[in-house]
Amino acid sequence: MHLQPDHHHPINQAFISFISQQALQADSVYILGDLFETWVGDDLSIPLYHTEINALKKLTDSGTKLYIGYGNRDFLMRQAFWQASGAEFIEDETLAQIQGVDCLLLHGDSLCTDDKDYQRMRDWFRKPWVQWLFLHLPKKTRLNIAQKLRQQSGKQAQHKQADIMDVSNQAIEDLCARHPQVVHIIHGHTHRPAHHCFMLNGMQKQRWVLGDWRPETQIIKIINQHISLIKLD
Ligand SMILES: [Mn+2]
Repeated sequence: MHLQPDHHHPINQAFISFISQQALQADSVYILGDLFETWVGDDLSIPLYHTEINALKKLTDSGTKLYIGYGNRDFLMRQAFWQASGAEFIEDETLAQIQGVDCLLLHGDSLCTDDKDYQRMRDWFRKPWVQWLFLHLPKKTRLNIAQKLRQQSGKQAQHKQADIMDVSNQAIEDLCARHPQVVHIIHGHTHRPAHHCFMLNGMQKQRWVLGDWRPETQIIKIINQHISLIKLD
C-alpha cells in the first residue's frame, strides 16, 4: 500500500477507514509487505505513522488477529513496532490455512528474478549486519539514504522494461517446487492486481496478486473455503 508519512494522504485515509471498519469483522488480517513507503527504524518511523499504527492497535485490541510481513521498503520494523501495533510478524513464504483455504503468502519481490540489479540489491539489504549497521546510523543519515534509494528506484523503474519487473515463470515454478501441495499463492509487489489460473505438472494452481490501492482499493477476502479478489466501496 505504500502508506505515506502524512495521514491526510488519500491512500492513508482509505487504509485507516478499512482498518477501523471492514477489518473489524474479520477473524484475521494479513498484510503482505510494503505497508509503509519506507521504514528507517522504529525510533523514526513510529512517530511518522502513529495515526495508522494506532488504528492497527485498535483493531488488534478488538480481537482481530493481525499478521504483517516485510516488503522491500519496510523490512526494518522491530520490537517497538510489533508492540505498538499488536501485529505478529510473518516470514516470506508462509503457509497458512485461512477459513479452510491453504494459502502460500509472500511479498512477491523474490519472484522478480529477471531483474538482476534488483535481486543483487535485495540480497545486500537482507544481510543482518547491513541492517544492524543501518539502524545504528544517525537519524539524519538514515533519512538521507532512504530518500536517495527511493529516488534511485523511481528512476530505474522508468527505464526498465515492464516485464523485467514482473514475476518470472521460472521463479513461480521454483516456488511451487518448494511448496508442491499449495494451490493458492498470494502476493503483491508488482502492482498488477490479478487472478491467474494455470496448470503445473498436472496440478491446477492459482496466483492471486494484490494491488497498491491506486486507484482501486482491492483486497483478497477468504470466507467459508471461498477466496476472491474484491473491490472495497
Ligand atoms: Mn514491494
